[in-house]
Amino acid sequence: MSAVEIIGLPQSNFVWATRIALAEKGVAHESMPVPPHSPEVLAIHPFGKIPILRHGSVVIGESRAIIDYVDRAFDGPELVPADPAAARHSDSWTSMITSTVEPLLIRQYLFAYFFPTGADGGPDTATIEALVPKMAGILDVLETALQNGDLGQEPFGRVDAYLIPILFYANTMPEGAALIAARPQLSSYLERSLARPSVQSTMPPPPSAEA
Ligand SMILES: N[C@@H](CCC(=O)N[C@@H](CS)C(=O)NCC(=O)O)C(=O)O
Repeated sequence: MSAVEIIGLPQSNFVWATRIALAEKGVAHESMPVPPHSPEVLAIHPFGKIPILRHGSVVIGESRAIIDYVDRAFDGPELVPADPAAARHSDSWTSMITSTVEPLLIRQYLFAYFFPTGADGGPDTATIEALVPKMAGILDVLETALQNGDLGQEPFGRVDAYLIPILFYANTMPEGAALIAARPQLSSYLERSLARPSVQSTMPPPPSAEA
């Protein structure tokens, strides 16, 4: 079997999602910590985004295309259910997480800490305070979905591979940690998911400003 490589800084939540997916399938891979917009990435992804997967002659950009390739190309537990109705449910949640949850919790909230714009060179507290009610609303939706069994069921799959890195990072900052701690379903889902071998074995080094 050809070696599998994931190209991209492992701190990126999107890179991490693909690495969790590979680990859940039981597929060993090499992590190549390459930043976005590097020549190696631009040669494959026209917008210079990470992650990239290389597997023999197969080269893929975009995390969802990578995860779905991994799911189809390798044996192991299904990351997306074969049943069409269940697959649609997984597709909807994948889309909501990548288009709504991720931009708020990572691009806006986490990045307010990583790329501070406050007057004193620190995080802009007004921006962060304004984000908190929006984050609470999104986390309420996730809490209800976990309560209803719409999320968080076994088998752990693509939706979880995307969501766990996002929640992990939100939980590293004070407002995110408090909001998650106040929601028992979310706290328990995060705690049990973080204990999974697929998540532990792909845990990234501390965030870097390049991610
Ligand atoms: N839709 C892309 C998003 C990936 C993404 O935004 N990656 C970030 C790192 S977390 C990146 O490459 N950022 C550089 C940029 O947006 O130009 C995917 O799912 O792979």
